[in-house]
Amino acid sequence: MVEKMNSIWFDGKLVPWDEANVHVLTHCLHYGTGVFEGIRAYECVDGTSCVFRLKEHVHRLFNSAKTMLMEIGYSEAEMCEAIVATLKDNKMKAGYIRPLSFIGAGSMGVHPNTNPVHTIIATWPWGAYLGEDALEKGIRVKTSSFTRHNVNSMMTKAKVSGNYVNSVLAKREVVQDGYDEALMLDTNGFVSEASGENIFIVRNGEIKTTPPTSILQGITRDSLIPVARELGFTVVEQQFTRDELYGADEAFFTGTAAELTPIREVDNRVIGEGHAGPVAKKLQKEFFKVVTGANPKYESWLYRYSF
Ligand code: PPE
Repeated sequence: MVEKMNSIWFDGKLVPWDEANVHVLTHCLHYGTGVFEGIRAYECVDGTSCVFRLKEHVHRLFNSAKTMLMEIGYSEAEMCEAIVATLKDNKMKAGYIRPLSFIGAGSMGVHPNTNPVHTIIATWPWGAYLGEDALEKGIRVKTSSFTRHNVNSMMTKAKVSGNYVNSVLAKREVVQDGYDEALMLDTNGFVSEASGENIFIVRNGEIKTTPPTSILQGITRDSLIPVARELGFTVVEQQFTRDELYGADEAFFTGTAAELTPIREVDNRVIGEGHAGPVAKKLQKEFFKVVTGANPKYESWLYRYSF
């Protein structure tokens, strides 16, 4: 359950949490016509707070809206300010942020040209996305029978609400079978991503991640690549197969909610030693330094705020 907070930003105003409601004929409810983001705020080592890569997340939201031919009636800078205002109104020094722009009520059918576009920003505390032990011990993954979107069926670089039905199908399938997360393959059978994370593998000291084709181009992914290179690792963006994953020394997922979650098992094959490997651990440690302002090199990625 999402923990109830004080307010939600709704079309330019902070409204009480329980009053942030929509009509049942909201277009997005019927057809999935919304675009959203998942962003995290962290408490920094110096006592201030920061939103990690806020401008990049807001920019992706606007690109998602562009793909969907939706007009968000605010500027990117206004959205950044609104996000910080929402965090402050909810006294959040850290937490998860969910902006959503969606097509509202008006006409029905798949040509919602005159319907209004609404925007909300909600924020709530969200701990370890894949369970308490996940960050430490790693998770058990199963390849889903559901294929990730073909690049010409859904616009996978756009974070569109309707895209996520595919993720829900995959996640439910594998959780019912007792696994923690669903791995999805692309339409050619190569590894794509998980229901809500990007994937990396490590083989012989080289780090590999899928190229940004059928995946959501994760901001955590895009942040970890230069951080890993700075630490001296070789990182390549290259397609790989599930048997390459089975034989990897290490594997891990990245995402705003999941942060850096090691994978200990895929399709009942133990990965590496069966727990978080040394590369994943090193990158995870560095990641948490970066997001909490403990590495000044990445200060430009932090949107600071304080109370
Ligand atoms: N792929 C998918 C499909 C995805 O949903 C996410 C984020 C990522 C990759 C990683 O992207 P990024 O957060 O920019 O590094 N998933 C979000 C939603 C999870 C949810 O259950 O809701 C998230 O992590 O916020």
